[in-house]
Amino acid sequence: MDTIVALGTPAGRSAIGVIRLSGPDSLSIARSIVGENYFKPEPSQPVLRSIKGTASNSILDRALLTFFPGPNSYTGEDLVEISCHGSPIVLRQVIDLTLGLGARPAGPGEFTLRALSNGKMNLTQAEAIRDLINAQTEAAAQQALRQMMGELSSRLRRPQQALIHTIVQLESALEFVEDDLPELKRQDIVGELTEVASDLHNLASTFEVGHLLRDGVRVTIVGRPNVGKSSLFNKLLAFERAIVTEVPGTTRDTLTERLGLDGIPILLTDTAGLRESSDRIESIGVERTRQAMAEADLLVVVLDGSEDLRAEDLSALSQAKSARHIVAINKSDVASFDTLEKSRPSYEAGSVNVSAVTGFGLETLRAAILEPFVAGDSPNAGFLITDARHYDLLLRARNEVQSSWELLQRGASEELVLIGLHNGLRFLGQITGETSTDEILSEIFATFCIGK
Ligand SMILES: Nc1nc2c(ncn2[C@@H]2O[C@H](COP(=O)(O)OP(=O)(O)O)[C@@H](O)[C@H]2O)c(=O)[nH]1
Ligand SMILES: [Mg+2]
Repeated sequence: MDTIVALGTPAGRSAIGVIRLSGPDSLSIARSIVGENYFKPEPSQPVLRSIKGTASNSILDRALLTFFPGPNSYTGEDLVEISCHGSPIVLRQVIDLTLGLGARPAGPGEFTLRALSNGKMNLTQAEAIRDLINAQTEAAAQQALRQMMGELSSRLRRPQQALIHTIVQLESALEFVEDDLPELKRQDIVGELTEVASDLHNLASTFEVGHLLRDGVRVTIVGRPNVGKSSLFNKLLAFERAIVTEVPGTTRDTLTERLGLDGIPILLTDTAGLRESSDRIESIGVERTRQAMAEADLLVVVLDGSEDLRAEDLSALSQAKSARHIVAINKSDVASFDTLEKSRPSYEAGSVNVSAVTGFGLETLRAAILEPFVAGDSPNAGFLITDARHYDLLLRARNEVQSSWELLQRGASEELVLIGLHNGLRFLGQITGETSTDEILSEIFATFCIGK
């Protein structure tokens, strides 16, 4: 095993920058750069030293060195952290020094990969560290933390053990019993598999909300020109991002910004008003609006409640009809809004009265935006599957268990039933990395940042 080195903190100027060395030569490399042959600090106790340059008597920095001897380190092998001053020049020089002494630049996630191969954590925990670093909202960070603490692997334990139990029973029936499995025992196993399948199904179904924590919900504001889409967009973002004027057709291009609603990342898009236009730029904008509509998870159709509906409004409504959408009736602050209220149709998708000028109804609108995605289960309550890889493997495992269950019901032979159970167990093992091939691992770790 070679010794790897990487900057553990972001590139750029900062108060401190931490360089990490991991591998068998970490301590000897540290000795060379501080120029002390017997340098061996107490485990986990930072000590202050000068880092010696290659030229005689040159000093690169004064730094804190911390030694974490294996196996009680993050990677499970000898690890040294060097906290330098956060100058990109100094950090570069110190890293070059370690490279000259035989260290090799670490690849993405290589520190964590070593931790994994040294049994310091399982794959879901390693992925959770990546997700924690990448989390965009508090709720996403919280989910990653729960997974890092081992919650996913512990939730998988029950179905895994039940599967092993049924496999053992079926295998031993194959080995030792001449006759078929007694009917009673068969029914026991059927019952046990029913539970496994439902455990896996329940866990997998949390992905519906869980993936939103990672990917965000794409919410797109649409409607005819001048109904107040850009005003509403700005109000939801709480800053004047889009240009607002009384001139119809002001917004030419789609604009997307991120915001967090109740811990769920939202990608909010403002669009050019839907109308037929002879203006070339505007018609390209309308084309982009259609594109954004097709990609959205939710459309907010804005109407101007201070005026009668126009043909363009009806057309916007009908274009949104087949997608998930809500209707925001804007300009509730205008006097005519109330007089027109009685004649307004009711919308199947539900509508909210708002004013982008006064902020009236905005809380209701925010709740209505989230409603389809958090129905029943608050994102902060239960444990959620947030990773498509985990979701996919859970579904595959469940399908295998399901088909074994059906075979068993139909009185198929133990051999046939066992195939699906072994497959199911293998898929679950791939979630935690117990049965992952090197190829899968390197694919996953390519998504990590260097120095982690
Ligand atoms: N009174 C009132 N005027 C609004 C409201 N929302 C937007 N407007 C005005 O309507 C016009 C068009 O707004 P804008 O946001 O550019 O509409 P868009 O074309 O749909 O993006 C501007 O003059 C806004 O000031 C509202 O809630 N109340
Ligand atoms: Mg606009």
